[in-house]
Amino acid sequence: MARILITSAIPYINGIKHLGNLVGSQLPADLYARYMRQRGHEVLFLCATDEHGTPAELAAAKAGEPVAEFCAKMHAVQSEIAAGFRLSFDKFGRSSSPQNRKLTQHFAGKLDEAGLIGEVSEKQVYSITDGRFLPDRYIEGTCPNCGYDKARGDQCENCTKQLDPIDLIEPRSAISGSTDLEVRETRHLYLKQSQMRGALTEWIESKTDWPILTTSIAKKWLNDGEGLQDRGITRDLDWGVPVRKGDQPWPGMEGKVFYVWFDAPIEYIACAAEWAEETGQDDAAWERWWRTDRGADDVRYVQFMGKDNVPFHTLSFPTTIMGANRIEGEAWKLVDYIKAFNYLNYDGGQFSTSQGRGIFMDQALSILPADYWRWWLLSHAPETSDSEFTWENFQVSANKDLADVLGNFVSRITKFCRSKFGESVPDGGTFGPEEQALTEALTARIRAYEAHMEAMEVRKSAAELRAIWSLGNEYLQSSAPWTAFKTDPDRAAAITRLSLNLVRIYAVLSRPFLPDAAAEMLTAMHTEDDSWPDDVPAALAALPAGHVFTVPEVAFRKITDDERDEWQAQFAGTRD
Ligand code: B3M
Ligand code: ZN
Repeated sequence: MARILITSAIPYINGIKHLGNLVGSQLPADLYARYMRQRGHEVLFLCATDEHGTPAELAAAKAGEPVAEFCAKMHAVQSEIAAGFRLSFDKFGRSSSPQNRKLTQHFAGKLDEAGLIGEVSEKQVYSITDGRFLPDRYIEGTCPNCGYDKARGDQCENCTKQLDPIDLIEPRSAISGSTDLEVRETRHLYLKQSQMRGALTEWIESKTDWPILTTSIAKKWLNDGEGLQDRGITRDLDWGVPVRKGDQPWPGMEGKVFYVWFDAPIEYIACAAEWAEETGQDDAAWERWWRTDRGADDVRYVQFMGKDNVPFHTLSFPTTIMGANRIEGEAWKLVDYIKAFNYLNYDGGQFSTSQGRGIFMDQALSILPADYWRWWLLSHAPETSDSEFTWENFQVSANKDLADVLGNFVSRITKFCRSKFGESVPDGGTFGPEEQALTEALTARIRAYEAHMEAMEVRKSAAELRAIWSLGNEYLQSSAPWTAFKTDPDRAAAITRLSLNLVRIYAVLSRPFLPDAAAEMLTAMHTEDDSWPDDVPAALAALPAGHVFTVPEVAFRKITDDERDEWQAQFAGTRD
């Protein structure tokens, strides 16, 4: 038994995530966490809301609410949706927690002690009306290149030219529209990432078993020169973790907060502390997951994220961890494996939060139960390349895999048994070559499924699971118990007994993908035996003759063409 720490990239607080976000981090992390728990490992699975930064402030302003209230409300909304998708976090924390505040300040202090923090003076646009400094993208004006009148301070959307806010003609605040702006001098802390180039390069080079997607992005940023620049880690904002050096004030940094990307990954650690507090445990309980001097040296730590988050997790956050660890008494756990995903596109374009394009998590659950979405998303996970959601594909996949293959097998054999033998596992008959062949095929496929799940090969795991379901249908088709029943009822009983045991096995194997259907199948089979089929012949005899069951409700109904067309039309536009 191993100890496995699993984190998903933490979603921004400012809105409900779309299915592309879900499949790139939280959902595959859940798949892995569920699988590892089922295999008997000790798992700590953490996620949280990423609550700081200008986007949170602006979303709160748009909602007309104080930012702390807005975040508390949106955290509750996101928690409920996560529960709806059956995401089995041990803790869904908040980056605005007191634990994260303390740890973020702690890390900043240690990084400073390690000589990895510098201070620079910058000129930045200040809005007198708004009473605040404006980040580049919150300054709008006319593009000097093409004349577009809604160009942003960092880039013109129309002609794509990269801009500096001072290039804009008639600049104004994107928050209030005010033109009462001035350039002011302000001081900021910088994390000297460039000093870590050697250590980071060596570390990434050693990760020869990581997915190419992860290492290629990391290496590109390491070698570009662009990527490993020192990064500003403070901002002139109100909402965030106040800048302090551990528990001491940081002279000159009064009124400033840490940059959201500095505190967000530290929340992975703080979330474990939130979990310990919530479950009434002491600090040792979370430190044994995070401190290598307090037990975490034998933890395997796996992170899940979309490809756009890879640079922060392969360069910035490791700089925080490795840098702090240079100080005596600091012994933080570095990630062991990063599983990154490409993008999921939507019906010929991109999912877009800002444009409200695509299907959002709450909308998905309002039209179909979680298992449908989990199955489609995971079996089409954008691993080796971007993938695309289309309603046709979704319909075909749900109807074929879930209804025709898994659902059909379960309902066919349970109904057959009820009509011929009643609702209990029938006795009698012997197994022959067909059962031998099935057992061998099942064993080979289950071992392959385990290997893919272990390796976090999400699509391959789904394909293997589907093939395991198909074996059941093929066996029923060729052994034909309905025909055997006429001439040799004992033979039909043996086939039925084995097939009913397959239902239990399918429930156990499918649970990481389809937690609700798996639970319904176990309930229908009147069993709490969810043991893994390590030994397939033994697992095929787990439910003995005489064991009572109930024919389950049809777990998966088919999606009709009308529904498909209706949803396609409903989700063709953009959300308000
Ligand atoms: N909140 C971006 C995102 O939701 C960011 C991830 C933080 S992970 C520490 O994609
Ligand atoms: Zn332009």
